[in-house]
Amino acid sequence: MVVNINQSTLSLEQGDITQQDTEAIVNAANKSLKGGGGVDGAIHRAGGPQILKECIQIGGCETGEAVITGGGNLKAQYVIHTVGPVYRDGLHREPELLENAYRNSLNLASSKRIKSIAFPSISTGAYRYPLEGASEIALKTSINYLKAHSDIEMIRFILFGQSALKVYSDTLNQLTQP
Ligand code: AR6
Repeated sequence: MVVNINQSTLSLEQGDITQQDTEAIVNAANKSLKGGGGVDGAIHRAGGPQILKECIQIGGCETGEAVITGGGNLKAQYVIHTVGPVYRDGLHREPELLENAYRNSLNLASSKRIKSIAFPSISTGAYRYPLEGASEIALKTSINYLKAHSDIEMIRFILFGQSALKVYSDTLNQLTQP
């Protein structure tokens, strides 16, 4: 599914974030930046040891913040590492922190003159954020960013599996209905 926002596109696809040819891909990392499972493990496996080396030099990342490294052996030139919130009950600033993770990743991309970026569904795996609520925050934050900034030309959401793609597609339909 693809929608146009001003001169930019926002698309939803099923796939593997490590295979994307956008200038940057986003990693759903943890605060240590030392790697882990899920998207994080897949990116470090596919990208090789250089990414971890740069992460260790950076030293860590707070929840909702974002940092950038090179892409190592990936097609993407950069990896933006962000840390989503661990979901507890929704009453511990989880929505705000998830929004920050997306917005700070996009701000960092803009500051590096990156024009295309691929996101996974941050916090919805090991960090257990419910997919419906997370998709609304992810897509609202991206749409608002593209409305306000013309420098980013493409945001792609790479969803892992048919059911995640369906949830994101339903949310995007709701958000973009006239
Ligand atoms: N491409 C796209 N999406 C994927 C891929 C992939 N290759 N692999 C998994 N997903 P998660 P989190 C989906 O757990 O919840 C790590 O250990 C997955 O189905 O990767 O933010 C970190 O080190 C889910 O929908 O990230 C942290 O400790 C989504 O990506 C912690 O997990 C995010 O799942 C972060 O947890």
